[in-house]
Amino acid sequence: MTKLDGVVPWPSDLAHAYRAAGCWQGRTLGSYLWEWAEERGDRIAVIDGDHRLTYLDLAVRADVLAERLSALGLGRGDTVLVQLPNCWEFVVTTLACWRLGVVPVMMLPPHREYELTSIGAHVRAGALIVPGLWRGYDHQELAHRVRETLPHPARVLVVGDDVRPDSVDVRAMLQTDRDVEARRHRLDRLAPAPSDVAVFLLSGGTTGVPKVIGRTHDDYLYNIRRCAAACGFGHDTVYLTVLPAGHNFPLANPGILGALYSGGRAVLLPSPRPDLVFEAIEEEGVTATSAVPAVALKWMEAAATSGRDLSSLRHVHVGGSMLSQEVAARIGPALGCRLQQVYGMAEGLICYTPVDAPDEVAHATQGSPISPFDELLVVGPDDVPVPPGEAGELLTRGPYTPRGYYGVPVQNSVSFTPDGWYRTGDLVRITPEGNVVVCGRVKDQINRGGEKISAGEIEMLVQELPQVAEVAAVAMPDPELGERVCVFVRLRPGHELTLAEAAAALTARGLAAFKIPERLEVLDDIPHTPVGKPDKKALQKLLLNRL
Ligand code: J2J
Repeated sequence: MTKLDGVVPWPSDLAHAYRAAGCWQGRTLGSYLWEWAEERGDRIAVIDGDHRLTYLDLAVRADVLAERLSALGLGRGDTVLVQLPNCWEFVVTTLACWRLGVVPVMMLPPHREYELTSIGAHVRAGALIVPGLWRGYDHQELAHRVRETLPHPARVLVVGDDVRPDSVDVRAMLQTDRDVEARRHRLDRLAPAPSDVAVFLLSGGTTGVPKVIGRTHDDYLYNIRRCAAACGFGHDTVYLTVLPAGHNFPLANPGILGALYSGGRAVLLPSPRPDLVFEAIEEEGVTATSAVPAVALKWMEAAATSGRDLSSLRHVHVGGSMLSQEVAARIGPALGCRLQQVYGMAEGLICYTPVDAPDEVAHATQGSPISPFDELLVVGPDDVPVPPGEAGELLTRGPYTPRGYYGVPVQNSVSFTPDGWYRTGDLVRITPEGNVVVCGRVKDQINRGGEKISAGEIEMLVQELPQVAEVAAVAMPDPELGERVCVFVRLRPGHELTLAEAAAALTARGLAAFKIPERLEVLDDIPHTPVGKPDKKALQKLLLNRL
């Protein structure tokens, strides 16, 4: 695909092996739509409030939108930033892109100018698809501001009311007409190749460099199939989506796409609020859902007094940040279902505990890889494998773990070994039974309730403040979210800086709210390691003493 020439392919011998083994089946994500419509036409596929879309509706709507996107000049290998909340239009937009080979870039609703501009420029986004007003914030306005700063032309598409004349109204585009068959055949001819990038997922990252992960149709479909199998998804699955749908976890592990692939249905909620979640479980007969530990904790607290019938719920998938064994043991009893722990990453590798795992596995481990072709290597600081059972950094390769980020060769030489192993930055040990236990991380990242925040990105932006001489961002332990961002700063002589001033400056810079530091510590001197970098271990200790 010439338009996306920063994609790092798998070595051709391995690609061949993955095909020969049946991991990659030579299909595209959009190619299932009409098969599903024909097999399951009037069965419900997607539920969003009062909107209930059948599999046939999904195919028709996706094709209508695909055709209109095509008329706007978008086609195979073009990228669009998708910043939509959990709504049926998100699903249709994603599928429409896949019909055309347009690559959706999964932004999150809290992202602002900073994220949209840097990612939009990096992938040369041809369009931004945004809600109108969402939670009181004008995303249409935001998208136009971003568009003006992009070094290339881009359209603004809006899913909402009060669409400006210089935006494109997606809801109007979604109005169907009758030309279904002809349209379908026209679009079939535009289908992308299975080895094309299907979607760009954002990486948590550790540096200021924007990093997006290109997942191919072949690899993402394999990932979806294996996750669906690991979670026992089938026709009777009713999957509830509460985490932001642009995250790999609720999107495809197995998530929305796993539910659709399996012939089940996906229920979309705009928030993980316990009352809404419990109501949806009762009303829609939800069988599975996924949550980060911070969300699961909220549900557990609220479940006892909810008064709702949660008996349809069979499994809750919990992952994305550290879960203590003690909390893990309470999740199932509190929600009346079984816990499946998941250790995963948008970069690829997914581990799940089995649906019927004994408690000692489900509570104390993060499970085993979903594919027999996943390779895991636990290494010490010199990349030398540690003895079996000992903790070290996890390196991984496999049929759904790409070999590099898009368009950042220098960063790739740091994030991947020369043999193509992805450095997860996670400290793990592997039990004799082959289950992964996450013990910590070596990467410079803050995990705020499952949202990954790159320390390097925060430092880069705080460093721009005129008051700041030096900065280091570290994780501050937090009972609710696991971690929050704390920045240590050394100020320029004669300057002062408060947390509120720093937060206001970063907000004005267009940084997403969840990344804004929640504690600021001013030091006369920032301690350094022997190579001259801020000594984060020392800073972490200092912070613990001050909390
Ligand atoms: C500790 N840390 C974990 C776990 C991920 C499924 C589930 C999660 C993600 C995800 C995902 C963890 N315990 N159980 O994409 O499909 C941390 C690790 C990991 C990073 C990846 C999925 N599960 N983590 O969280 O790309 O540090 O994906 O490397 O957002 O989350 O983050 P992300």
